[in-house]
Parts: sequence; C-alpha cells; structure tokens
Amino acid sequence: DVSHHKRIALLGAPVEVGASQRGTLMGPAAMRTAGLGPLLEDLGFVVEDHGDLTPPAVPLSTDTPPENARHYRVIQNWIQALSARAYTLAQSGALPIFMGGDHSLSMGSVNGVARHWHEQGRELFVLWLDAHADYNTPHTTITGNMHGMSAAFLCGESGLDGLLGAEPRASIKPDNLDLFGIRSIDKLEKELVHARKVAIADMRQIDEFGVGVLIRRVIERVKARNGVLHVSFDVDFLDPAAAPGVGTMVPGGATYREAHLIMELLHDSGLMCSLDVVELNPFLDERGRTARVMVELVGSLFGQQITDRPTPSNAIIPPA
Ligand code: B3U
Ligand code: MN
Ligand code: MN
Repeated sequence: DVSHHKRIALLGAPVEVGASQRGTLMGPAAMRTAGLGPLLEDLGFVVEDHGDLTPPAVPLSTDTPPENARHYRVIQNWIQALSARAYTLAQSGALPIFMGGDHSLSMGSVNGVARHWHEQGRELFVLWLDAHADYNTPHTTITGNMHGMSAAFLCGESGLDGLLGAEPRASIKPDNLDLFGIRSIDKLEKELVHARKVAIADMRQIDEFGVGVLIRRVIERVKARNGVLHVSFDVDFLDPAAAPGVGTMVPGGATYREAHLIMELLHDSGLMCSLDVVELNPFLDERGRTARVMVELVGSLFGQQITDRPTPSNAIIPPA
C-alpha cells in the first residue's frame, strides 16, 4: 500500500516537440494557474513544487538518431533529465506528479520511477489513459512524432535504444501495461500491441462493461502481484466536449463523469505511486476549461469526494 504518501512533488516538464502541435509547453503553468498546488494542500498533502525541469540544450549522447523519430535529440535530453529526476523524487518518498508537456515525457518519468520500484522489489504497473496506444516505434510510425512511441519504448521495444544514454533502462513488462480509452490506433501499431499481448480497454469495452468494472479489473491485477501503479493521463482520453485544450481531438472519449469515477476508484485502491498529466495544450483551450477539469480530476485522484461519506461496497468480482 503506497497510500501513506503525505508528500506530493510537482515537477513540470514543458516539452512540446514530441507532438505535432505546439503549445503543450504551457501545460505546467496552466495546471498551476488552475490551482493544483492549493487543492492538494486542502486535501491534506504537503506539496513541494520543484518548478519546471530545464534539460541541457546540448545533446549528451553520441549515438546515431534513428530515422522517423522527429526531434530525437531534444527529446533525448528531456528523457535523460526526467528519468534521473523521477528516480530521485520517487526515492525521496514523495509521490511525484509530472506535469507535461507532451506524452514523450513519460519515457523519462516512468523509466525513473520503474527503476526505483524495481530496486525495492516491487513490480510497476502502468495505466495509460489515452485515446491512443502510443505503441509505435521508429519502425512503425507514420507521423514520426515521439509522443506516439512512449508506451512501446517503456515496454522495451527496440528502435530508440540510445535514448537514455547513461541512464539505466528500467523497462516494464508489456503484461503490466493497461491501455485504457483507446479509439485511435495505427495498423502496424495494432499488430505490435497484439503481438505483445498488451491489455486494452477500448471504447467499445467501456460502453459495454462500464469504467467501474474495467478499472476494478486493473486494480485487482496490481494488487494480486503486490505491485504499485503509475497513472499516465493523456488529456485526449477525455471527450473533446469535456476537454478541448488538446492537440489531437478524437471524438467518443471518456465523459467527465466516467473520468471522475476512475479517479475515485484509483484513489480508493491506494496503489498509485506516481502520475503524469500530459498533452494539456492551453494554447488551444477555451478560457482555461481543460486545465480546470484536469485539476479537478487530480483532486478526485487524491481523495476529493462529494459527500465525504464511506462509499457503499457493491464491488463486482472481476473475472480471472
Ligand atoms: N498514432 C499516431 C497518432 C498519435 C499518437 N499520439 C497522439 N497522436 N497524440 C502517431 O503519431 O503515432
Ligand atoms: Mn498519449
Ligand atoms: Mn493521446
């Protein structure tokens, strides 16, 4: 149980070149403006804001950049710096929140926290809330955008092997990844996800079974292995009607209420050890709406409740 975390460490990672649209570099500032820090303090946490990470401008590595990985050098610097910071933040005993920035940042944040937990003898599971699978490699990508490659990289796929430089690579098992909310996936990407047997809850399953049943299944899997859970929340998981401040709007996403329920169930599980909030694009937002929604959702993830009464337990036993 990692719910004993009383300290939360905020770290901004204003990277934007992993996406096709500029503007996610404003994400961390918008999360702060929307009141993330004070909200978490109101919920009883000690909040340390570590500011925004600034990676070195000059590449550290001497490897050859792969073809079809746009802005590889810039992202490489982000990933190496982020992985090192994620590792030390996790070691410090605080629960880190990585505020993006585009989704390429997760290659660093998750690698760093995975390294920490693996040293503790704990398995790291990753819940990927996203319209996309982000399971491309430089070999399969159509766009070359590196935010579409982060989940594959984290599961040990080759093609970006020099990305971490001297940082130790701490891959997770494809078995420990849950892609959730998926409704846009490329052909070769889909083949790779199937070949690696990654668990997917796509929108059809969400419509058919509901997020409550599906998230409980994720939670039970982590519990059964005495694991810890990293949540990687891409804003485009949400329906564009609820969250317009995002570069890739994919219709048919999670509703405001579905997303809150997921956050509440994850909170109650006590399993979350770290969090990414990525792809928030304040440049495309409508009067700060999406930033505010994301801050509210993080509030629910950290225990904000409607009534503060115990929730009646009518848990559905998930199938094995
Ligand atoms: N799968 C496509 C599209 C994409 C992935 N992530 C986002 N878009 N936001 C790609 O570029 O790899
Ligand atoms: Mn994503
Ligand atoms: Mn996405």
